[in-house]
Amino acid sequence: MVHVAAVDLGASSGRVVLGEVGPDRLRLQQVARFPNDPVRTDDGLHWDLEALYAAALDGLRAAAAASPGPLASAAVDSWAVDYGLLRHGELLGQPFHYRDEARAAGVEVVHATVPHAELYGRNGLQFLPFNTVYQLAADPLVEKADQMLLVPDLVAWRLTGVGVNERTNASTTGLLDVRTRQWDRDLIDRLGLPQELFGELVDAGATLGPVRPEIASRLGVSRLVVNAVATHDTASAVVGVPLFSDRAAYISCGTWGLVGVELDGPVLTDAAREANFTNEGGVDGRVRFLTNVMGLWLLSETIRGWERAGGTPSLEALLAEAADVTGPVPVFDVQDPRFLPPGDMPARIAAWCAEHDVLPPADRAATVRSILESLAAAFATSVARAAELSGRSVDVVHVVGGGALNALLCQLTADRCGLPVLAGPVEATALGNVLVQGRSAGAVTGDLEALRRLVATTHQPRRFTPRPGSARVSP
Ligand code: LFR
Repeated sequence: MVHVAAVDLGASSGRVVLGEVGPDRLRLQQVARFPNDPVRTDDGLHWDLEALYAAALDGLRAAAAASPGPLASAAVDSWAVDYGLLRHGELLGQPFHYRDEARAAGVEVVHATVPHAELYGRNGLQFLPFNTVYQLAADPLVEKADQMLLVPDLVAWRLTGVGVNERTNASTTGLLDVRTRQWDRDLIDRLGLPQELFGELVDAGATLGPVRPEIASRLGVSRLVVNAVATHDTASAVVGVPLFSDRAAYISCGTWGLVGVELDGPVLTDAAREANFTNEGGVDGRVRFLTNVMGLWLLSETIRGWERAGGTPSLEALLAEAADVTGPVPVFDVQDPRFLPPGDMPARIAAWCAEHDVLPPADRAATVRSILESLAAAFATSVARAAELSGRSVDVVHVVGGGALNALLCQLTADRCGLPVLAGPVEATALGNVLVQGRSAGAVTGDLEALRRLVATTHQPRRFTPRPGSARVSP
């Protein structure tokens, strides 16, 4: 049995978890939780990397203190796509936030050189206006830089001095060849990006190296090794889904709802491209064939707005009121790009309703219900599309991440899918991070299924059965 520390940075909060892994043991203890508050400067919306790094260090110190023995390793995961640029080992500016509206400036530039259909055939990636490739194409710092590191790689580099590109997350840049999982050097050339930005690729499970001596003393340890895991949080979350059948779909539901299936190879058809499905890299060479649904961001940003306007009931109270709503509420298109940037979500929902000749939600409870119904409808459509596009027939949907705690959302998802929903584990991402570290340390052996058996035996899911007569969605 070993103890490891997982740093999991989410778009709205981060956490550090002490994990205990053995052949029949998998336990997590959260030792730190901290907000992730973006900062707006003159040039746009940024992540507060300094604050996140400081909080990660405090958390690692707490993990080391709480661990009964020395930590076998530590590893970092976070959201995808966003990056820092370095020159001679110095970070050039704070990373931008993918919700910064100017991030999309490079889309046209890239598509003028490499049309989207060709791009999809090479990188297998769904179109998101903030994919790294588009951000880089319009980033003036690129010409000064000699290295590009995505956020978790950047944190690991600060801890160890080792700067490499972990593959699951690199697969979200748009610059990785979906077939070979190597940097697409020809594409990089055609886009006029400096080749040297894209360095050594490593797989989840690789050892990066020990933390720098001054970090070790700050953490109160004599030595701590940092590993690469599936540093893309969604890839770690998919490791933590107790998936055992090729008839199972998953929804990794947090800020985003990532809806899809796990495959052995990519699906690069026109239909998959038009449905905006992505082929992101998973652990052990698996493919995460999924699409991004707007997710709980819609709800949290709505509640943030109400709080700014002078207080609001707790999330629990709002969800209870939403569950009691009996009248009709609008089902709006959560994928409308107007919902991507921060701002007044109820006003945007009302504007969408006005444009589509439907009545907007009447009050707060109806707004929450409308958001959850609309998310559930989008989840159901995406599950059906994932099945259709991959040629599978799906008979169960796993919901993992924070959304698994939202019983109303899980029930509505079961209703609209017409399929049972198995909710949990809530902490799938941290579990995936810890499991891959545990495997590297030899505390658990085998393939992904062996890791998932450990999840299944230690974390009982909650089952939601579709209610008769409820609204089913077809693709
Ligand atoms: C979820 C996630 C998604 C990615 C989005 C932006 O946290 O990592 O997978 O598309 O954030 O990076």
